[in-house]
Amino acid sequence: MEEKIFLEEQEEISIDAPDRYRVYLLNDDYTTMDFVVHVLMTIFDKSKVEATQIMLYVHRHGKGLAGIYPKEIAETKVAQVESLARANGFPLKCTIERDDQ
Ligand code: TYC
Repeated sequence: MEEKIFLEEQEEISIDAPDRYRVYLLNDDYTTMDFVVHVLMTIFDKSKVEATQIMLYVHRHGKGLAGIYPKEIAETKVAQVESLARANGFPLKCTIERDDQ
């Protein structure tokens, strides 16, 4: 007896990975170390140990990576950092750079 098998053609689809953005913290002479650690823990979800390491890296090298996110989230993080910093009288700044994946 003949059996019919219907094979579906394999469809190939490619989905581009969404662009990701690197959020860097910048060093300055006025923002306190404790405040930067607080920002890294509360806005970037870092542990106290990680936050302290990143803060010291920024302090020594001028700039350090706080996190990598989709564009809108990265922009929101920057706005949150800068508004919390201004509310506390600190000049802390961030930059965003597109991550080449
Ligand atoms: N340089 C600052 C100080 O000596 C500390 C600091 C670290 C500020 C990281 C900003 O992103 C920063 N108080």
